[in-house]
Amino acid sequence: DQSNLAYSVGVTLDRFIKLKQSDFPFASGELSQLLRDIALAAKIVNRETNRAGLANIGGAFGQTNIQGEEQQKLDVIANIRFMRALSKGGEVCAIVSEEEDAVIDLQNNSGKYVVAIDPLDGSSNIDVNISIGTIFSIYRRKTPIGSPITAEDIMQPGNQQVAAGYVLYGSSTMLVYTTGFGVNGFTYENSLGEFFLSHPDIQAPKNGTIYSINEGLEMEWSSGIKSYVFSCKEKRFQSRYIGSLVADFHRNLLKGGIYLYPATSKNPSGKLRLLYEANALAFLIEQAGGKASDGKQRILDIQPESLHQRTPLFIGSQNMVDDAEQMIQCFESEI
Ligand code: AHM
Ligand code: MG
Repeated sequence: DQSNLAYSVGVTLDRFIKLKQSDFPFASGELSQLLRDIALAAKIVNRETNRAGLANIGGAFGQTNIQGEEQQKLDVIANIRFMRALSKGGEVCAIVSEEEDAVIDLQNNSGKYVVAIDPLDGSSNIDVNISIGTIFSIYRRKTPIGSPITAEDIMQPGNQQVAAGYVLYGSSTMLVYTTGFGVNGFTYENSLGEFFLSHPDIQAPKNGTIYSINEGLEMEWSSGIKSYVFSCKEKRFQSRYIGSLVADFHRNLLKGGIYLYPATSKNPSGKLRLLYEANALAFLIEQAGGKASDGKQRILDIQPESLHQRTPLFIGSQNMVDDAEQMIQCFESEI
């Protein structure tokens, strides 16, 4: 049947999206088109990323190159590319981006979808040639089509996402996404310019042996975090931390593990952003059978209050996140 066909070798992302379109309750084809627009922008950003060293675009925004042209940093370029793809397609009415202070109202009242995006996450890794990523969340607008957008359309909890995904610009470039019917991963074939289905129906291992946390901040952790990380060491788990959320998440998703970014004194609500970092990955991990928590509650149930709101994030293999949550809560109840 058609969906088995999708899992056979040589299925492009375009074809897969088309085959899966009937999964959507409102199968007008617009969400499919939106996903294709994102994939196209990802290809362009992939090209820019690959030549970043040569083009010297790891440098600071506003620097002038030898020809006297103003240069743009790769994260600014990525933002421009995704903004363009999302605004030209016609399916989107508003965009929230890590790179923009305010909501971008596209003044396209017929657009059904709201997108939250971190166009290029892990920016401190760009100029040292380490994996970086794009993270995106897609919501259906709440207000009627044809009317101006309101806060209600933008401030939706993660459990309202209709699709989410990420692009990993790593040793291979991959696009991984969900529309709420499992998680599928596609690997980019440079010479053909296509994403091919390489990781069908990804399942997060229930247990893992990898923990990923910025250990340099240990002095700032709560007792619960300290004791959870200590328990990982007692079990001789592997410590792996790239400092690029998409890359750390992707490894742990495939191999089994937990990523932790807790509250610290510098960042009392953690560092990562709810709308365009945590929510998308939380949707993906749940769809793959894993778990995402802020230590107390499900990430997807947090009602956002501001655009760039931060949240502590504990995400990955279900049993590991359960253990971390228990440890955090056990210490909190002692205070
Ligand atoms: P960014 O949005 O400025 O790139 O920051 C987000 C990044 C994540 O990719 C990564 O997991 C985290 O910050 C690392 O933070 P730290 O350097 O504090 O460990
Ligand atoms: Mg970011």
